[in-house]
Amino acid sequence: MTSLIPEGCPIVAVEDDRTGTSLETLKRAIMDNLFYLQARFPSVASRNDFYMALSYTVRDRLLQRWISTAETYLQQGSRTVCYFSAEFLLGPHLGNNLINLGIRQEVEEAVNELGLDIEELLNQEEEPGLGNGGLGRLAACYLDSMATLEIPSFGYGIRYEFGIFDQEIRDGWQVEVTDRWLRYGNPWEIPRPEVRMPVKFGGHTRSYTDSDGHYRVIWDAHHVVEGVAYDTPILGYRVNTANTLRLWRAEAVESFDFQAFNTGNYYGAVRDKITSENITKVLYPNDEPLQGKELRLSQQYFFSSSSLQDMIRIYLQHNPDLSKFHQKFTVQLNDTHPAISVAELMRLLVDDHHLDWNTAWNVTQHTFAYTNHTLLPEALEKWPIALFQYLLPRHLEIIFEINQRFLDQVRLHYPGQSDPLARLSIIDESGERYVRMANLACVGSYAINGVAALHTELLKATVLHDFYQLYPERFSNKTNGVTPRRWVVLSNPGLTGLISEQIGDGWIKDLDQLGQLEPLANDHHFRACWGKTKHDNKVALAEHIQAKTGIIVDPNSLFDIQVKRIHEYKRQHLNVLHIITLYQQIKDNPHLDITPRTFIFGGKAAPGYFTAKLMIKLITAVGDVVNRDPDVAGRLKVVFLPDYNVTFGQRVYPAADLSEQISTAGLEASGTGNMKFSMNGALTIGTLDGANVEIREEVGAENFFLFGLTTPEVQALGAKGYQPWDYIQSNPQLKRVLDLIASGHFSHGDTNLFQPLLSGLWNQDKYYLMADYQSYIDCQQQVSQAYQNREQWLAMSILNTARMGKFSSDRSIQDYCRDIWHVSPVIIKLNGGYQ
Ligand code: GL9
Repeated sequence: MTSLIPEGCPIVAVEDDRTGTSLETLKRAIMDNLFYLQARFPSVASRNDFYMALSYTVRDRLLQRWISTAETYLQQGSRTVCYFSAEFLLGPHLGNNLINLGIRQEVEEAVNELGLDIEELLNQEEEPGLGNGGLGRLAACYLDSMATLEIPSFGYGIRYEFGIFDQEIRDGWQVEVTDRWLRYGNPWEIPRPEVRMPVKFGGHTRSYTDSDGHYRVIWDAHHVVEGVAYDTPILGYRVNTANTLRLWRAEAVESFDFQAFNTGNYYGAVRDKITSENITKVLYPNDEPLQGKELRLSQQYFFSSSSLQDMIRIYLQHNPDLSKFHQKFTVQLNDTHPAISVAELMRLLVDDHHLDWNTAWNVTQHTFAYTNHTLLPEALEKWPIALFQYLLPRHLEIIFEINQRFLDQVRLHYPGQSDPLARLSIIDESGERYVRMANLACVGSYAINGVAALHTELLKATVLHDFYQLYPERFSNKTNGVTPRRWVVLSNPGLTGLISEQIGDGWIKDLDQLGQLEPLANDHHFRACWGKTKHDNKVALAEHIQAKTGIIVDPNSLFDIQVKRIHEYKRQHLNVLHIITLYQQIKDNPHLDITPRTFIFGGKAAPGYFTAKLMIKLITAVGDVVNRDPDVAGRLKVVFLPDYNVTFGQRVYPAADLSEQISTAGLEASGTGNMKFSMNGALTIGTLDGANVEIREEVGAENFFLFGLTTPEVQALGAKGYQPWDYIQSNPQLKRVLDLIASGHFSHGDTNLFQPLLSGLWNQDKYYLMADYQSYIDCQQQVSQAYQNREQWLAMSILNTARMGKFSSDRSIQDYCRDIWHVSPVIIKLNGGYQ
């Protein structure tokens, strides 16, 4: 029985306002929250007041599960996964929590009876954009699956005050606007001001020998910042498990430096406070490549240290012996962003808790597992030694010590050879000296994984080859997955209803059951229903497009969609070359019979990435010309939808006919948008890259539009000396397309505007667009033909959805649990209390 209830206090057995889900109770609870939490009467309440009141009503219904979950884990001392990630791109909570609680229907009715509209209230939520793209969204899908699979787990990360910037398009260019997601309050988080961890920065170390003869190090920091916990409950689907996402906010230890204050230096006194709190102010908006920014390293260390200290605190409540810490906790490092944790756990164990080095190293090595998310060499994080020395002097010493011991082992493995040593070393000594975070992560982890089969093979063959030679047993593949709760049930209620009518709703927790749809691909009536659902979703997206951009698009045209970060390796500009090719064909022959298409793009460019921003300008510029040209007569439309985010993703995936997954083979680690599209019945045009390879394996080659060079072909071409102009000179159509851009046709006669992009393609073409152009155009021609055969297209679409079971994040998490974490589900019973 719960310890929450004071002795002698009667247990309330009737439905109460904080747990009940009957219509009357829900209505009363919403009005009660409006009054007592928002301090509003209905007559003066804004839509946001009602959103808050409803959210608190839903939150109350989570809390009971959350508290029972925490209590059960505590009582059972469950082995727990801690997912360390600098990014959690959660998306809006309200809709998802309604689905997972199973009260969407009831709440909708209650809201209606109060004279409100549920969609309007759902749209009120500012999504927490605490991530850049795929990596952050993956972390959010994994939290959902861990809760749904009843796995004891914590997410640990950073509570950025400003998440990923909002994107506006002005004159066709991206403009970044501050994301003020906390402006109206965040009803989903519970601040824990009493859970605070001191995090030190800078200063010096000194050593001494204690009375027992132990060598000890003391770190006299330059300053200390406090990490304060903010918790968000993460509820699983139709289970009682509600795990915790704990995000840290930086606070100054003391608001004022009293000495400075007393001497009249008021601004100086406040300055330190501001500096401390800057650490969690803003998410770095870069995708893969990173520059060596001090604040970024501070963020990484800040959340790693706060989280590890918190785990040690929790551990010590029940177990004084830290030498078995790794039996209670395992930590998954989401990329190298939290890799400093390896050195920090050593510091905490050795310096603060006085474990001997070998015991501490044994704990550390058995605690961490590392996921790599990218092969782009420029993305491998490394920090200048000088910066490390300045910010984290003790960690640098620890890293040197780890490295020395590690290299001693390597020497035994490669007697007399210096090359492997130089490559494996945690310290890059080839020029200016750097700490290589991937090397630190590999040395300090018991498991290392890539995120798709091809990616893991390439990791073993290239970036992590030397580590693979040394520790082959640490490597495994864990193909990414996405949660069907958010990406099908929440975002595509029409399709969800249609599927569940046929095969029941077991697929939502066991996505392989979608296989039961396969025979229905031949069923004429079912195909028609499938087609209608897709059409309805396209109509809804068309309305949204018109509202946001003023562009009118035809829901009967083929919706050809590419949404993801804007990046040269993802090749949005290859897509544009196809659009211009079609445009030119129409201009040559205005009566050409072509499949009408709507090209939809969405995605943000890193603010400092000029070429990516120019790619956005190219898309909008081509759209401006194509959309208005009377010869085109509405057969082609090009839309760039500003501010692509999770909320917009939820509208887009259900409405797609064609999913563009066209990165240069060997460069996209996995991709996860590719999975969301297919689950919602879009067909893919793609290269053999990342998880596309496995998607094609699952759905069948005949249900996938494949084009382009394979990874070995790209490598071979690069090795023999790739000459893009060979492809251009021998392909008049391609040359005309490039020339049309160069002529200023899409830039009001300005022949300079797109020159940087064009000269890149002519001279270097790092991402092999020219080599893949013709194959892409031919493949798109097949797509257009296939779309004309509606029955066949619908069958292919159904088979795509039916065969996507593998790409549920539930499968990914089960793989991690079985092969890496060795954790098992813990069933949560709702205990007594206020139920
Ligand atoms: C990424 C890879 O580029 C994607 O291919 C992969 O699907 C995801 C998740 O594993 O990780 N790595 C990475 O740095 N990003 C990814 O999307 N970038 C962003 O998140 C912006």
